[in-house]
Amino acid sequence: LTDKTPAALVEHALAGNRRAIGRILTWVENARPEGIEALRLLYPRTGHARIVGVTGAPGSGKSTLVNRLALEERKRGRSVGIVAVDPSSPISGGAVLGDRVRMEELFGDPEIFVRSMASRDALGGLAETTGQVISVLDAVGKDIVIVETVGVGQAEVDIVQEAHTTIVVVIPGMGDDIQAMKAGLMEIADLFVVNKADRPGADNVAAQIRQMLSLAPASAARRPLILKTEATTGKGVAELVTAIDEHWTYLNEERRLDRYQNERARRQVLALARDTLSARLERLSTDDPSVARLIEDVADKRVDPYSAAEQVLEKYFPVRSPDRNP
Ligand SMILES: Nc1nc2c(ncn2[C@@H]2O[C@H](COP(=O)(O)OP(=O)(O)O)[C@@H](O)[C@H]2O)c(=O)[nH]1
Ligand SMILES: [Mg+2]
Repeated sequence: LTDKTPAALVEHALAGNRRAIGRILTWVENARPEGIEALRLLYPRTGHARIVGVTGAPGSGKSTLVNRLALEERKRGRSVGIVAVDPSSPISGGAVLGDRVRMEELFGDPEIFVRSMASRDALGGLAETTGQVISVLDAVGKDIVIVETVGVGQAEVDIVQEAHTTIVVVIPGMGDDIQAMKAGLMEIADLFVVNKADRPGADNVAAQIRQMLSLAPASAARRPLILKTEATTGKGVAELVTAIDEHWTYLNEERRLDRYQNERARRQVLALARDTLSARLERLSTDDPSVARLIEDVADKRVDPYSAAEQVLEKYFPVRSPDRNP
């Protein structure tokens, strides 16, 4: 890798060079302009990979399950990308790094690429950066990209929105947690996995989920399946992969996938536009003396912040009706 321009690295990455892929991902994670350039070049190659999100409480066995899923996908001849997102850990933190080392040792397979992301303060926002990392792995030819994320906050819900199929992992003994589980997390589940099914109470949790799902208003959406796994031994994982495949088939029926792609594109474009606008506004607040003065007026209670915000927008981004006939 002597030529380290985005164009050269993209070429190497497309040829399967792991160091080139790693370098591009680092650019992306650090919100470097080279990363954007690489993403631009890679974009036309995206859209091939199936994206599977795996979320659930810490310790529920997600990483172990993801390892097993990856092995099973390899058995079925598919190349695999794994993105592990743990927003609570610093990039050098033990757990996440441990996961990465463990997984890479476990596989040593050129058709598996593992990336751990751990930055609360990802510059572009965690969900957006994760989406970009997924796009890179998609573009370089991974057939399936598995994203592991800790299911707690909105950022994680946003991340799994990137997925075609979202798996919510629960474990025996989570009865109360199931009741309290955020409605948002329940709504995003395409499949429920009761992991640690070797422990007592697995059927009980499954029954509770079933009960909860039966209370949900009947809608056009497909009711999620509930499967049991033992990630440590791999029991139930082949069935899980089959269920993921079936969900993919379902998505491909009746153009659901087209709608998904369209929605994902809409989110991406709006998020990028929002970021750019936001950065411009930040700059205006210092670079335009009249804006700076307006801010002082608000601080001194001479102007209210609502009128001030409107004045700034009116000056720089006046409202006009959308162009319908460009
Ligand atoms: N008994 C049992 N333990 C499991 C199973 N799957 C994972 N574990 C263990 O649960 C712990 C947490 O697993 P990990 O994959 O790191 O969970 P994560 O935090 O959700 O990624 C580890 O000690 C695993 O060995 C399972 O099916 N049965
Ligand atoms: Mg984990």
